Amino acid sequence: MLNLILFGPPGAGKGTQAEFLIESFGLIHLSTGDLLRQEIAAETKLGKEAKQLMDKGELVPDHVVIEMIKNKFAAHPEANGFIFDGFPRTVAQAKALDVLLEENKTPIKAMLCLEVEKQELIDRILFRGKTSGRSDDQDVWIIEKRISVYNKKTAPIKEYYEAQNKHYPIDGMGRVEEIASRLENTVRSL
Ligand code: B4P
Repeated sequence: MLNLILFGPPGAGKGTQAEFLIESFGLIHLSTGDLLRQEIAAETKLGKEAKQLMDKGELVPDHVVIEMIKNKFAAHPEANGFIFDGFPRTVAQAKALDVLLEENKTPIKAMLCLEVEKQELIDRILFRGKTSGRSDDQDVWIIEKRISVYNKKTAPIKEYYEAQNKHYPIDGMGRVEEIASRLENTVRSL
């Protein structure tokens, strides 16, 4: 099994690049952001609670996203591998993922970390906000908050994977196709 984490700040291109990796390597896509937006669209209790936090640029509690990932993981026993997009976002989530994967004897192969300058992140998200309908994409203050939550709570995970020799920084600036080929080359060299 090929299990990859696609990592990076909000707007780094995780969702965009996940599409290419799925196509190239036949992986199952697990995006906690997408799963949470499905809950919001279905107006579930979980979705209503998550929306309040997401609209402020805050993270949803660890136990909520860990449970979602466990359920989705269990639903695909036939998978060639998984691409974890936007998960883990805290060290607690990273540890829970390791436990889940150890139980299933299929560890993470690499954590691919997209590196993008802050102003580019803001420009990309605001541009997407013109058409995405996502309330967390509309307001510079909320976008800045998401980036600051990333720097404080999510970026430290890099050290967690560095300690396992699984952290691969990838230049996330430039054309989508160029970045896709950097990612693909890295995965092929693993
Ligand atoms: P996510 O859905 O993960 O949202 P995101 O960080 O904005 O990344 P996304 O994948 O959507 O965007 P991308 O970078 O591809 O999370 C949303 C919220 O959900 C979080 O703030 C949090 O509240 C909650 N959440 C999710 N997971 C959680 C977890 N594990 N724990 C707790 N809370 C959680 O692309 C951005 C834009 O850039 C797109 O419009 C794209 O077209 C564009 N783009 C991409 N690459 C480009 C390039 N090379 N050049 C120009 N534009 C590019």
